[in-house]
Order: sequence, then C-alpha cells, then structure tokens
Amino acid sequence: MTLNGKSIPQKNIAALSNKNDSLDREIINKAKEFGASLAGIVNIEELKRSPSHVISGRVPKFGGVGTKKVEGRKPGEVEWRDGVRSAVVIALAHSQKMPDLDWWVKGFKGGTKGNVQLISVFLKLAEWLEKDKQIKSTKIAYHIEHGAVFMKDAAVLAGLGCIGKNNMLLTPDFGPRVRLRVMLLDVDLPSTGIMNFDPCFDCKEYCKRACPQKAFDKQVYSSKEYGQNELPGRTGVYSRTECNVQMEINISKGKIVDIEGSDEKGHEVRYCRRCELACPVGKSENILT
Ligand code: B12
Repeated sequence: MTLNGKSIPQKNIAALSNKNDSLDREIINKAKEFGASLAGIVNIEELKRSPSHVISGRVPKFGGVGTKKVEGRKPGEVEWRDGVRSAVVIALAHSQKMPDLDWWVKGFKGGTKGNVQLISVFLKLAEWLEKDKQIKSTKIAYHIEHGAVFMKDAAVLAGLGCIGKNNMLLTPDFGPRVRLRVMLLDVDLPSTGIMNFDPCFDCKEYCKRACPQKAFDKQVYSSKEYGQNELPGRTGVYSRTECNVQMEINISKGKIVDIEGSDEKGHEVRYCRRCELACPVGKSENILT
C-alpha cells in the first residue's frame, strides 16, 4: 500500500483504519453517513483496463451533449493523473418522485440539484480523509475532457451494480435511477469487487422499447471490430448519436427559470429518462411502458 506516492510500513496501514473495520469499509460508511446512497472503491489500475477506458479512444468521435471542447484534449480521452491509486465512487438515488434532482440548469453551480448533493458528500469526505486518515484526495469533474473518468465502469468495479441493457448502471435498490460521482485517492486500495447481479437476463427490455429515438434498434459496435465483449448497451446496440438527438430536442424545449439562491435566471433542461424510468429494477415506483 502507498500513501502520497510512498510505501507505508505494514504496521501503519493497520493504524489507518479502526480496529474492527478495514479502511475501505470505513471510507464507504463515511460516504454514506455524509449522504451517498451507495459507495464503493475502485483500484485505478483495474479502472484503466475497463471497457469504456479501453474503447473510448477507438470509437468514432462524439462531440454531443455531455462533452466539452478543450484545447489540446481529444474528446472522450481520459487523462490519468500521477500518484493516484484508487477512487471512491458514490451514487445518489434519483427517484422518479424527485424529478427536479435531475433538471439541469445552465448558470446553476453544479448543474443539477443532485450533482450539488454529490459534490457536498465529497467535500465532507475529503476533509475527513485528510484530517482523520492523512489520505490525499482529488475531486474530479463530470466531463471527461475536464479530467473525469468513465463513472459507470468505476461503479461496476466498485460493486455498486451492473451495466444493464439500457447501457446504464443498474443497482439492486434503485435500478438505474442513480447519478454518480468519483473522487481519486492516493492510497492503493483494491476494488470493492464486481457484484453477481444481472436483472436484465430474462427481462422484456422495456428500456429499449421506451426510447423515442430508437437508439437501441441497430448494431453499432461489434466484438469483432473492437476486440472486447463489453460494448455500449452490452452488445453494441446503443447509439449515442441517436440518443443525443433526443438530448438536443430536450435542450430546445428548455425554459428560463429563476436560479435557486440567487437573483439570476438560467436555462433549465429536463433530459429524457425514458430508458431509465421504464426499467423495472429497484423500487416499486417505476412506470412500465
Ligand atoms: C457523454 C455522456 C453522455 C452522452 C453520450 C453517452 C454514451 N454512452 O456514449 C449522451 C448525451 C448521449 C448521454 C446520455 C445519457 N446519459 Co450520460 N454521460 C455521459 C458521460 C459524461 C460519459 C459517458 C461516455 O462517454 N461513455 C463512453 C462510451 C464509449 O461508453 P458507453 O456507451 O457508456 O458504453 C460502455 C459501458 O456500457 C461499458 N460496459 C458494458 N458492459 C460492461 C460490463 C462491465 C463489467 C463493465 C465494467 C463495463 C461495461 O462498456 C461500454 C464501452 O465498451 C457520463 C459521465 C462520466 N464521466 O462517465 C454520463 C453518464 C453516463 N450519463 C448518465 C445519464 C443519466 C444519462 C441519460 C439518462 C441522460 C440523462 N437524463 O441524464 C442518458 C442515458 C443514455 C444511455 N442509455 O446510455 C449517467 C448514468 C447513470 C447511470 N445510472 O448509469 C452518467 C454516469 C452521469 C451521472 N451524472 O451519473 N450521456
């Protein structure tokens, strides 16, 4: 195990954690105490080898919603920082009963109310890690071009759930109705581990049928072409270009609203969640379409 790039003597590793709890458990419990619905740990070397990180530089370039133009950075290419060994992945439940958690407001710091909550969990966790455990953490962005990692892969390796046929992270308790955030650590922890969970196995694929743009109707990527079996939509049937058409429609239907906690106004967008809300996995609040 290393800390701040230096290896720590075995006896000090024990001192980092409580008598009865391993360090990873302690971090996970703290993240939940600070407001995360789910939390886990992913090892960075493992994350680098995960499907999205391996494929992202090879799939056709995408400059749609969820990407940023940054000088000197290729779209969708992750930049790995030195000294980073593991990461904490957290999820916040975005229940259908609280749709405003997901509404994106241009001009509102954090973008959505849900994201503000995720950021606040990491602010508290970073402080606790530094003070109580002398562990350095690095808060990272949402957009890959601003320094993020592919969060769904991180969440799967951290044991939060699996990738469903709707191409989203599915969790046992909340289905796909969660939003994610990742914070990097300089301590070398193992991944919490992949969960044995596949609710899509014999599902009637409500998600795919719910898509207004038929984004799951064609084979877009193949294992033969990309040399890996874990593809967008699991088998390569998810088209982000088609999905993005719907996102652009949602943007065009956005409206000007007051920004909470300020005198400013912003443009509010309610992005499509049809493939997500149609999923029967998780709590009983779902709509089956
Ligand atoms: C860019 C982006 C978009 C773009 C492009 C999406 C894309 N998939 O290419 C657009 C605008 C279209 C989009 C749409 C949506 N997005 Co988006 N998006 C992102 C962003 C910033 C990067 C995603 C990306 O580029 N992936 C790379 C592409 C190449 O891979 P992929 O299509 O995801 O497919 C990979 C996985 O399926 C994986 N995989 C498949 N099987 C397996 C098995 C294992 C074991 C593992 C480890 C991995 C794995 O491998 C595939 C690659 O080969 C992330 C945030 C982040 N930093 O990660 C949010 C994110 C993925 N989006 C999210 C959401 C919620 C949405 C939408 C529902 C819109 C909305 N209301 O917010 C839709 C859902 C689309 C869908 N069904 O996938 C959430 C997903 C939460 C969840 N529960 O999964 C994220 C994580 C953001 C967040 N705040 O939490 N998004």
